[in-house]
Amino acid sequence: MQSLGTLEELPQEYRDNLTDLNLVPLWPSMRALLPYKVPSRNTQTLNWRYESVRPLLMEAGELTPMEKAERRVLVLANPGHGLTNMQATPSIYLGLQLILPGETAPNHRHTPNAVRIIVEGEGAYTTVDGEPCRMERGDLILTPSGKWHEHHHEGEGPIVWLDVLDLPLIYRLEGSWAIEGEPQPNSRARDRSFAEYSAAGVVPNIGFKRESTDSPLLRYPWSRTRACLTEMAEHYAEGLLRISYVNPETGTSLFPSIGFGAIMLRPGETALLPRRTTACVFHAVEGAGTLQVDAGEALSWQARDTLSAPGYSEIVLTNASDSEPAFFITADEEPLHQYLGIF
Ligand code: 1HN
Repeated sequence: MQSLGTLEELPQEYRDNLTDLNLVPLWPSMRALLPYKVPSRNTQTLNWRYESVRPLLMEAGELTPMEKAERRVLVLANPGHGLTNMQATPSIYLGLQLILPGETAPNHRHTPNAVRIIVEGEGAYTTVDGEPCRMERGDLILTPSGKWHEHHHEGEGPIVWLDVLDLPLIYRLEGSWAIEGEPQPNSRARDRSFAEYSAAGVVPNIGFKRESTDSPLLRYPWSRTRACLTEMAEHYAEGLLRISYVNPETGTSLFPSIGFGAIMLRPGETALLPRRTTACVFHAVEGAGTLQVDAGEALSWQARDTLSAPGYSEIVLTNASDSEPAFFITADEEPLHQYLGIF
């Protein structure tokens, strides 16, 4: 490939004249903007180990009362994107949120889409547009763009969950905003959407066509996902055991931006994931093992850890146990890549 002219080759006076008029020459940056065949990726491979994060999160519980935080969160920031930009991948924000017994995170709604994956604790619930959703370990709970949500904790110990939002994307689109609201009345029965939509292939006949394109199912319990993967393993002695979380009415991804999935590793399994364009987040729900990207350093992980990996890479996951399966919930940017035609 032909090498192109650099900035330094241009007379300083010419460069200054360009700057004065808010102009930039393209050719010195052309190759950086369009690298040969593989994009440049800022997403670093890393593991936010829960056992390291947890003490600092609990300390936040002592240092900062709920009234001073609104959401008491430590953000899992990928240094490749700049820590203060709070990005795990180009479009995915991750944070570990702590609520102590008796605390409430006040009602609000905003333009970014959010999912919570429960990491530790019981007795909390989140109310989404009037529907209280129970929070149990490994559950995935949706708050799609624009839906009211508030969190309550009536259990004994702390509750911690992983927030996954498309905030970096929506923020850069200059579309991120929120409004606060009064506490919601419980206008719908507890886990009603779960009752209506949790049997695969069966949806409620409500007598009219739902207009909303959001998933009508708000809580995807871990017990169901785990049972599905375990049953798939009975049928497939080999091959990647992976499911996608979808809108039960349309079969499409939960959000237009982020796609969610789950992976099971059989006891002792080493799984080579098919190479994909999108960066990916792995949250370990059960087990322990390693994650290796492009034959680099193998990172060890255990249950409750959260890891990131860049796109266009070869990812190898191992399960260290010879007797127990391991499970991940994943988040990636596949829906966006599909929509943009770059997947
Ligand atoms: C948010 O609304 C929550 O509702 C958590 O629990 C994390 C991070 C950025 C912006 C909004 C929540 C958030 C957030």
